Amino acid sequence: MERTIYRACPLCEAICGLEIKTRDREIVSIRGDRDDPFSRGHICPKAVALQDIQDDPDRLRRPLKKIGNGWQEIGWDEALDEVTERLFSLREAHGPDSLGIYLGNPNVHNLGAMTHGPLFYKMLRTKNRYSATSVDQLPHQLVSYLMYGHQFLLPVPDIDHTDYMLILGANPLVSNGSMMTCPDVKARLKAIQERGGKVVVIDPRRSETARMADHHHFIRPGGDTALLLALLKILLETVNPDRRSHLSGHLEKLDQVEDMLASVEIADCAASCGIAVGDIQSIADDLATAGKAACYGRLGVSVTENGTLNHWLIQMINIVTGNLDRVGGTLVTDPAVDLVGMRLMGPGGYGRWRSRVNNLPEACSELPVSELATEILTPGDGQIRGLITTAGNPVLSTPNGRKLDDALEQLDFMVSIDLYLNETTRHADIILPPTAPLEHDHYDISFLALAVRNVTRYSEAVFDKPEGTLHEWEIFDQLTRRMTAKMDAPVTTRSRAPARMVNLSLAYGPYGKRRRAEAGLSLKKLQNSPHGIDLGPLKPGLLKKLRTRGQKIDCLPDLIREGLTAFLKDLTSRPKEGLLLIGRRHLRSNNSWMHNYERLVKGKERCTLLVHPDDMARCGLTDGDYALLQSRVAKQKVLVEASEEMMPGTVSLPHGWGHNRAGLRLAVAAEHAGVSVNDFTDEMQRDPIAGTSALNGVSVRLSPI
Ligand SMILES: Nc1nc2c(c(=O)[nH]1)N[C@H]1C(S)=C(S)[C@@H](COP(=O)(O)OP(=O)(O)OC[C@H]3O[C@@H](n4cnc5c(=O)[nH]c(N)nc54)[C@H](O)[C@@H]3O)O[C@H]1N2
Ligand SMILES: Nc1nc2c(c(=O)[nH]1)N[C@H]1C(S)=C(S)[C@@H](COP(=O)(O)OP(=O)(O)OC[C@H]3O[C@@H](n4cnc5c(=O)[nH]c(N)nc54)[C@H](O)[C@@H]3O)O[C@H]1N2
Ligand code: SF4
Ligand SMILES: [Mo]
Repeated sequence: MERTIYRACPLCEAICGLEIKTRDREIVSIRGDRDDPFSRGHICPKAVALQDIQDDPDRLRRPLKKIGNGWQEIGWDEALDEVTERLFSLREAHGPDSLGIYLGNPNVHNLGAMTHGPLFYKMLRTKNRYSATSVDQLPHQLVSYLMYGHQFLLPVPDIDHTDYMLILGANPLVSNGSMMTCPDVKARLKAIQERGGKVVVIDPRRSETARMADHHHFIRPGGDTALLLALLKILLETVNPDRRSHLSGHLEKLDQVEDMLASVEIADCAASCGIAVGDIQSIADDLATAGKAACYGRLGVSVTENGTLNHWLIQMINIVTGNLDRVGGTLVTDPAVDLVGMRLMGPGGYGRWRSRVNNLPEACSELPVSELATEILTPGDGQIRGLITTAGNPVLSTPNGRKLDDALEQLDFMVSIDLYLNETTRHADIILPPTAPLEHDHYDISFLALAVRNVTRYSEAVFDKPEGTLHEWEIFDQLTRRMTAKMDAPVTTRSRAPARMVNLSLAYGPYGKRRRAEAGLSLKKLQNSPHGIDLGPLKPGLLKKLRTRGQKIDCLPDLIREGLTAFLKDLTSRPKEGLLLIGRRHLRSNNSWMHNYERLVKGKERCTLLVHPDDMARCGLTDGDYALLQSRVAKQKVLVEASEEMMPGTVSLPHGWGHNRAGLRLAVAAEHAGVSVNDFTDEMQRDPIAGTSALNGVSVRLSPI
């Protein structure tokens, strides 16, 4: 039977609409859905690889159990019983904190993991919760919690209406946008230029986005804090407070920010970040005079030693210029499934508990994942002995991956809920594989709440669930039930399918049928609108949503004051010398897990260290050489590629590679192994506030072999 199904691509935050044609259980074609009002037909090469995920002979379809040095397929009941029994007995013998949890990125791209995972984790009551968040967007969430009272009150750039966009440490042309759901981002950036506006990029590499920008400024990795500080200082002095009159009744401690910045010299900031005073001045002028401007930063300013200060500064710049909560500035969405308004997610928090070994504070319910290996390896009460990983590959995605690789071998028990036998899951005792992306339905609870327009869309499964498989939500539901029975706990299981939970949230949400809202949303309505429904442009509304006491915006939370004080003390000390390592993404990669599809890995070797020709000459290297790259934690051979794109003194290696370990079931990826940049990144280098890893700006040495 031939069918055409419209649905969202679950692979990245852009959530593009797809048109998928099938014949029986075969995919005939995957194209962009031109009738999707939001993505307008845009897709990238990864979407077509959904077919490869579906058909991949390496993808796991049955639970696997480790037997000696090999693996055996076992039945679901046996697997789920054994997982429950092993976790339960570890917990009984050594307490709740003896179990660790690591959640990877695809969790947020999987509805069933979002609706049913948390119930299971919660009942384990362990403080050892780790996720990709602390190698990613944790500073955004922490800053929103501190300033706006909720970790998910996250303003996004109103890209379709702004006249000036300052982009720091993001490469949306390749990443397709992050913490800003923005399909077809290139066209949207071009439109800014076509209406006479400007796009300015700050990046140590002349990235794909930098190339299309009106201006690109190189910056020494980690220099953004000094740059943003200088911008804020100039803007505080030059912007007429009338510009922010819509915020003024809500702003608390703005005068204290001014006081703290009084002694800051622009020249010191310029020296620290490597951008000339004149250039800083002209960016500030543009921000001040553009009627509508948005300052936006992503990984290059998140996963650095001052990620939290950076994101606070970005919020402050948007506030001082009057662009926060203004059309064309930055706005929060009015999502149809309203996580904040309906209290479906907690507001966040800080320091409510601490890590055992190094006494690090929890931030938004996370402990820094850079501590995971240490918590497994250090004996004592509360040592992690059992680990659950879901949709994550921390051996490749977190700093000092080799240390974690070794640590996972020490565990008494590990279970992984994952589609593949990869660098991380090879350490598991049992792997539970859920259905593939096209075999289950989907609703983007997270990303529709970060979209640059208010939109909503429900995606039907393309294929029925194959016999003998379980959806992610069913796995969690089964684990929760079994554990509840063992723990003699009250039954809190929610066996409702995820779609029914979405239906309730939609119906009672701001556009809901039950609220008699004009849009009258319900699951049924969405099922009848397979291209999605446009709910209009973003509108000001943050002020009404603030969750702080007295609905104030805290311009100088205590944590920030302390962090800033420490930073200012060091401002005039000399910046790090020598080569600094940063990361890189590629349109045909998706973190660590999509290298097993020929169409995405074919062609020239991509896992290369980009080095400026001057640095190349200084190190005695030529293009195409293998060289030794050394950091505090590793020394390994890498392939070097000369590139004028790099700022001298900075080198770049993409993350997610390193499929050269034994025991993987990834035939194609193993032939394109590359090296893991996170073998070089340092678990001790992190943001002292949020605990996020500093994956960018790692000191390295490069020498001929
Ligand atoms: N040096 C450096 N390191 C980085 C980054 C960087 O820029 N530089 N980026 C960081 C960022 S932003 C992120 S988000 C992290 C990502 O870090 P992780 O989330 O730890 O790693 P991923 O590569 O996304 O691994 C995803 C895993 O989920 C599995 N999977 C895919 N789909 C599903 C599904 O539907 N269900 C289940 N159960 N499993 C699934 C895959 O097989 C794979 O094992 O990496 C971080 N690491
Ligand atoms: N194709 C593809 N798309 C993806 C992903 C992928 O792996 N592949 N991953 C997805 C995920 S999980 C995420 S979180 C997003 C990330 O989305 P982005 O943050 O937009 O993606 P990156 O490519 O990591 O961009 C970071 C940029 O910061 C620069 N940079 C590094 N250090 C510094 C610094 O100190 N200062 C400044 N100013 N810049 C710096 C880098 O050169 C790079 O251009 O992408 C998502 N989309
Ligand atoms: S940009 Fe992201 S959402 Fe769009 S097709 Fe590519 S991977 Fe899928
Ligand atoms: Mo990410």
